[in-house]
Amino acid sequence: MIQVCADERADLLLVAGDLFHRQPLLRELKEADSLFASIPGTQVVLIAGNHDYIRRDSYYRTFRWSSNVHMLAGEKLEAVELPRLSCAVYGLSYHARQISAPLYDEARAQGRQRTEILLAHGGDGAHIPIDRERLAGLGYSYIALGHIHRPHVLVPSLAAYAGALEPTDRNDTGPHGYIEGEISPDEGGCRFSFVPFASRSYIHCEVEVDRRTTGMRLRELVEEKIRQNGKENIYKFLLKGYRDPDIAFDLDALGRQGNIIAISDETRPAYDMEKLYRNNRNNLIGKYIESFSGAEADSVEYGALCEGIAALMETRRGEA
Ligand SMILES: [Mn+2]
Repeated sequence: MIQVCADERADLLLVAGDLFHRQPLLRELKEADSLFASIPGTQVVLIAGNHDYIRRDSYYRTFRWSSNVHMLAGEKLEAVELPRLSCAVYGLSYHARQISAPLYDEARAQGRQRTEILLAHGGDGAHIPIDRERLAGLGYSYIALGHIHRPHVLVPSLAAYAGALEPTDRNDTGPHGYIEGEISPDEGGCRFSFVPFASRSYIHCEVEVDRRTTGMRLRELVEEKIRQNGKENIYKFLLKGYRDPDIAFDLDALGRQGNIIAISDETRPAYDMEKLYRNNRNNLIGKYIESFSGAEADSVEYGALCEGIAALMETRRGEA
């Protein structure tokens, strides 16, 4: 990100909270600051979010940032003015893990500079709930939002969540990156767009099997998905459909195909229930099938029926 700012000669780098996932250590602040100091042509403005909130003993309280770095560390809305850019950036920092007051509802731009930007963090019930309409009426040229990991635009041409630069956990699927924008008060205000930037993504894939799918074929299907979606990414697979009852998939072997963190097998054996019933009318299997009569093909009951049949067949095989 720092390199991008240098290459593009960015005027401003905005960090909308949670730069750190927890209380930053002093050495972590020093590392971050030296990175920021390496782009002296870019003004960096940051706030603390709910994860790196400013605790009583937080190093944020006493840290001395380089001259191009401006932290809005107050609990109440304040602004840093950047006269050379004719710009003021407003914001506040979390001093607690949770804030349920809608602090941004009245966080109006004060007209200190030509271009006014708000840095805001939160948007859910426990982290400064945000009212879109109110946000749109505060008078800012741009509002940089943090907290939600999924990048999205909250108010077109005005307010957007950049999301996390990289996915932060296995369920943080979809693209990740940053928001790049330009504000030109004379030419229609603010334009911005999302730039995918993460070095890898978490991808959840479904693979549909049928009666002809062997273990080998399934392995090919999984490899194909990984090839299509990128080998650099990390996968979670869900197997669905009706498999040949005689075939069992070796999930451990499948899991060695690439960056696979989980495979769940929800396939069901494709029994011919009518035929099974005809042949077993007078034994336990027949009685069992009877007790599920009327279960729909995709229902939980049908799943239980299939599992039960598989167990009964296994037992019978053992007896033989
Ligand atoms: Mn947060």
